[in-house]
Amino acid sequence: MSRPSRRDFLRAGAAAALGAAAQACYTPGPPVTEAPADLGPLTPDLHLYNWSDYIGPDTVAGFEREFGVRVTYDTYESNEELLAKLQAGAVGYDLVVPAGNVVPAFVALGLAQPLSRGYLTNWGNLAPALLDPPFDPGNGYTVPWQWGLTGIAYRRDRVPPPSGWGVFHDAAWRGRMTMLDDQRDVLGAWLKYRGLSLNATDPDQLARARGDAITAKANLRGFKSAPVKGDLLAGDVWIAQLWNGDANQAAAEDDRIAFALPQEGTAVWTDSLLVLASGSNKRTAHEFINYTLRPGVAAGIARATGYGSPNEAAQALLERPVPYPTQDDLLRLEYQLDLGEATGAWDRIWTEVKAA
Ligand code: N2P
Repeated sequence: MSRPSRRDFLRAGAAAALGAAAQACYTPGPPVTEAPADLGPLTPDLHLYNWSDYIGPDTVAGFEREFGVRVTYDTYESNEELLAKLQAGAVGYDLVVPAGNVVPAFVALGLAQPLSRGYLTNWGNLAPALLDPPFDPGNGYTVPWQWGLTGIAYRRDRVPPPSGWGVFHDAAWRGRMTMLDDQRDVLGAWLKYRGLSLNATDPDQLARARGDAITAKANLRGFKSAPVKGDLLAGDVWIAQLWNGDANQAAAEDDRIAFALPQEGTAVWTDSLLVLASGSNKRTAHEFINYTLRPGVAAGIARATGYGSPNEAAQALLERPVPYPTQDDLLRLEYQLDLGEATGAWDRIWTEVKAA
């Protein structure tokens, strides 16, 4: 019997990656397996699709000026929104920034273009700690963009520092709290609250997280991600589950906003640049990646976003670099991983929580 080819492996992985439900409505194209050494000439357009508030103010303009490229820039608020848009047939995007936990699905579905490393001459600026991640061994497809933590932003002038996820069950703050509009972060928080893994797939554990999330929902103003910064600044929301960089962005505008890491533990993640196999500007996408790997450009991104830079050379240029997690920190942190066949169950539970 012959060994299964890489292609068979990827096909088999697709089912595990997204679950049967997602497979039913998506026909994967043939996965690209080899990274071409030559991507042809620079094309004058680039379509970027990134999380909101996740780039420097001059990053795109600087690239456009220097390379004579016109960049179209769109934003999304969650991995699910990104994947759904691409699966619904959105075409024309060249470069996206998924979190690590969905990278295996991108690869399995044939959405990811292998990196032509020859163009990425600034690769050596990246911190070894952020390279060779479990979701993309050898970085065949992804370049780390920013890394971060999920925690709790709060108004120091209104509430005491929240100690853990249980604060969202406290009716004293009813109507003044939000959680992220993100299934992995919300259900993950309630799993941690019960001392469980935020990558749990056990139906009983998930049912418990569902119950805790619905209990919390009664106290919430809603599920809201990056846009909650405005509510915190306005004083309408006092306690918000939020990502550390977005909390830092709000705190930079008003130092009454602070950020706490829940005692029960929380999520750590790396979002990465990924070139789409369907894009028509692959060479330009690689040039953009290489440009963002310059220390000065990477520092500009980290300074504006408040997140951790994977660019070691940029760290030295930052006034307040987010330090890489220590071994001790890692004891309280857990990486969000691909959920395999449980992806469908998580989706269903999240839909139920949103509808409750
Ligand atoms: C951007 C936050 C993205 C981080 N505002 C979520 N992985």
